[in-house]
Amino acid sequence: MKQKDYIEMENRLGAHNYKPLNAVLSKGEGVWVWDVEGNKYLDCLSAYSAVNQGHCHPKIREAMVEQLQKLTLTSRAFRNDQLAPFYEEICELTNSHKVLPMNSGAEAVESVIKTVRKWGYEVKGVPEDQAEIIVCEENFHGRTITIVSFSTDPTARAGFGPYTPGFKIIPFGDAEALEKAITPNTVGFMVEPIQGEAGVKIPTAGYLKKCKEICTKHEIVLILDEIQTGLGRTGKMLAEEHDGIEADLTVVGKALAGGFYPVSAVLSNTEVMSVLQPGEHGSTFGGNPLACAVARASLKVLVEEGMVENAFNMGEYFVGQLKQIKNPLIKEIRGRGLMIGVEFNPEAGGARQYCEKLQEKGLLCKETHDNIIRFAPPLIITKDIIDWAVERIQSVIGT
Ligand code: IF1
Repeated sequence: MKQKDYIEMENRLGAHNYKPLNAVLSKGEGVWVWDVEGNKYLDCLSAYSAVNQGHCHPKIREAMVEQLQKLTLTSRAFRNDQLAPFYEEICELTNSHKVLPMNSGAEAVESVIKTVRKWGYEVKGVPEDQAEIIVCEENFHGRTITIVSFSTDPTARAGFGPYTPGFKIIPFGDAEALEKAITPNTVGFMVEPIQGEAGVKIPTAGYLKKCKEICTKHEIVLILDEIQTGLGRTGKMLAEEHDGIEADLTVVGKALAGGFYPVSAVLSNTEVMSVLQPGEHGSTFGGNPLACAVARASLKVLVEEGMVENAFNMGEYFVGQLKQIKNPLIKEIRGRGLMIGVEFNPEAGGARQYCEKLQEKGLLCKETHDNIIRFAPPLIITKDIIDWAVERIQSVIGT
């Protein structure tokens, strides 16, 4: 079948909840992917940072194949021999005390909301059903009813009511607004260290530190959604390290399984997690041996192959090279590690056209919020490949 046949069939049979670029991919290796007609592309999205380790990383694949020949799923009614080592390794790497394994990012976010609410009632003494969680404008935390209830993006939210109450929305990057929004019923503040979907929005240095101080002062749980920023993407294992803080609860997902499998986890540094008792929360697949084996290998290669440091160094280099590109329509180029955004003025007429042209030149990337192109290649990218990419980006967006 040709690409156009796949696309026609997909459009005919599938829900139209996406408008992807028209590259029908059938193979991936490292930073490269190939479509069914043999065209090769540099992946500058990394499945929204789920393939930080590069496509089909051989060591993760090996660990997955080895595990799937032994045991894949037991449910949590029984124990499995991959869970405890996974806990130990992820705690060690992220300096956490307790882990709650789930599958998708949204599920882990939901788990955090449940846990923090329960903590609020049982430990903080908030009256029943009054718990409030503060979140930020332009957040992206997933797609469930509760999560879209506190989205400020009409596309993600409108038409899906009735919505879950109990959330308060404040501007992102504004610690003062956080302090003002707190009431005796506030149990948590949830924020992305860098807002991804909002267009790679980086708060001013010290913002998270300030938030942490405020949360500690008012006995509020600081929750960082590091599903996208975590596991090396920003040049640190967790983005919180840029501010030298530790969140009370951290949510990770995506790259936790290198793109092989959906694995997410809530990491806890406080006793908050201890409010969960047997039967109160769970998942058929969360913490299954295959997921744990894949996650263990995914974390191991991140560290062993220096991907976090590489993201830091290559991110600086990539942003530096992009900044050489001259075009008055470019409003700003920003990034931390390999989470990079190029924002255009509205007069440019949208970023999608550039993504389509970049595709023709062999680069796959995705616009976000009309005017921003996000560049987030796998963390194994090299200087030579960045040079190759920048040449092509220059030819499309330079003047
Ligand atoms: C889609 C965005 C990225 C996330 C953060 C939780 C989740 C995500 C910070 C939920 C997921 C994805 C989902 C994907 C698009 C994508 C995305 F553009 F929408 F915002 F990455 F930038 N917290 N982000 O970024 O995790 O349940 O999907 O595993 O198509 O919805 P999930």
